[in-house]
Amino acid sequence: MFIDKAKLFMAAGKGGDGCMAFRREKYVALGGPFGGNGGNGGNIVIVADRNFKTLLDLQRHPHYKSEKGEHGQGKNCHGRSADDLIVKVPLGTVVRKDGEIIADLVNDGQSIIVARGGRGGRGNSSFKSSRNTAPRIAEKGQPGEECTVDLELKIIADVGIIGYPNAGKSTFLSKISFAKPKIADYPFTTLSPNLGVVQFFDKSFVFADIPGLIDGASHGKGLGHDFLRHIERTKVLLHIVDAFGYENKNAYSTYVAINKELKSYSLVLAKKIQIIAVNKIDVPGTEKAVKLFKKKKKNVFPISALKGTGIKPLLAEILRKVKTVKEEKPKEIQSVHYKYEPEFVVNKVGDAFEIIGKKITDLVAMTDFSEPESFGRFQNIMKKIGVNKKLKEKGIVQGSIVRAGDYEFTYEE
Ligand SMILES: Nc1nc2c(ncn2[C@@H]2O[C@H](COP(=O)(O)OP(=O)(O)OP(=O)(O)O)[C@@H](O)[C@H]2O)c(=O)[nH]1
Ligand SMILES: [Mg+2]
Repeated sequence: MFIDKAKLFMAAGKGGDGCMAFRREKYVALGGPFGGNGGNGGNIVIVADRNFKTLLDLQRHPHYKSEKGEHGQGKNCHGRSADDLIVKVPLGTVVRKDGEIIADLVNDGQSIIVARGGRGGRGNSSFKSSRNTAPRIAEKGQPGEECTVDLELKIIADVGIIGYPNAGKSTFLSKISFAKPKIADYPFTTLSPNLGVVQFFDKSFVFADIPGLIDGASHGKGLGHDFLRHIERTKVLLHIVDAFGYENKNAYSTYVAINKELKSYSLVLAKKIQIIAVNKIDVPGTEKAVKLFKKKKKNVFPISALKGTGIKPLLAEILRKVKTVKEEKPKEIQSVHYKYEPEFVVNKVGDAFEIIGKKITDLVAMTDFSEPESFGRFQNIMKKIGVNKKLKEKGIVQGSIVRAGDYEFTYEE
């Protein structure tokens, strides 16, 4: 099965907790802080790998979770950071987060971090200062990022084969490559794209055979619509026309109709170089159709995909045209969309107040509220970044309930 879409749920590992410990050695009085930092949680990284062909496996296993960082320990031992979790996708995978494209992975090995692991919490050694030589403060690990990611595979081929159903597209592909697509004497035999590699002297080219297009394809009729986007990135199009036409259309009318569909689907497609082949000339009586076609359009290649007639000059022309099209540079979009977010927002909910924002929820998650000194630090940070001021503006009074992340406390002046 050919699967070209998947939605993945990512949960990156939390950072390890920082350690609170004190030096306890013989002959060393008043040992100082001795707690190491936690290790970082693992990132989740999506990597393009040319050995993968579809998104099927990913669609079946949509949940990914990277490891946590190890906790820090005494004697200033830092916790080990977790390894990144690698998720492999086929070349041509477009990665979206919140509907925005964040990467277009077209080269082998190209990657993007989609969910960042949490930072390891700092141990109490890190909080030592001239004013506080024995801090009882250690951060807990930062939570890892959680997100959903939408993947979409857009095949990367040099040549896209288009045409009405039953025109002989798959037959052509099977003739020029080792691909073994299903071929049959009825429309819509091909249900998903087939790729074939054509060796031409020292170069190889990839051809993509997509399901047949019909009138209204650009608006979802037939099967073709879903697959039109796969040929958006091809360099040229090979338009195979059945010499007998399709249903009540003659060969030339099918050519015109498909071009109309391409145009209403995307201008990019409509503007692509198209090489036209009129197929099935082994059948007696097709000369007339070819002649008629040639009156309207000079550059046409009469072929028989079945018998192999006329294929060499056609291939030579296609490959000559492919070489004239510049290689499209992959889009490296990685996080160019910088979203401005305020550090925090204070809302009044009934009589209570809630503080929202990643900075605050992280701070709450990383604070050990059972240690008065840690709690003191929490309060200082809230004051420093202006949370207290905002709470007062919103009308907070002594004893009001304040919620931040999972934490709830009563406000005291
Ligand atoms: N006589 C003759 N028959 C052909 C030729 N090329 C294809 N056919 C026949 O036409 C029918 C359709 O061929 P396919 O290759 O499956 O056509 P397709 O364009 O891939 O069709 P869809 O996948 O349905 O869109 C089959 O019965 C083929 O054997 C040809 O050059 N000559
Ligand atoms: Mg086919």
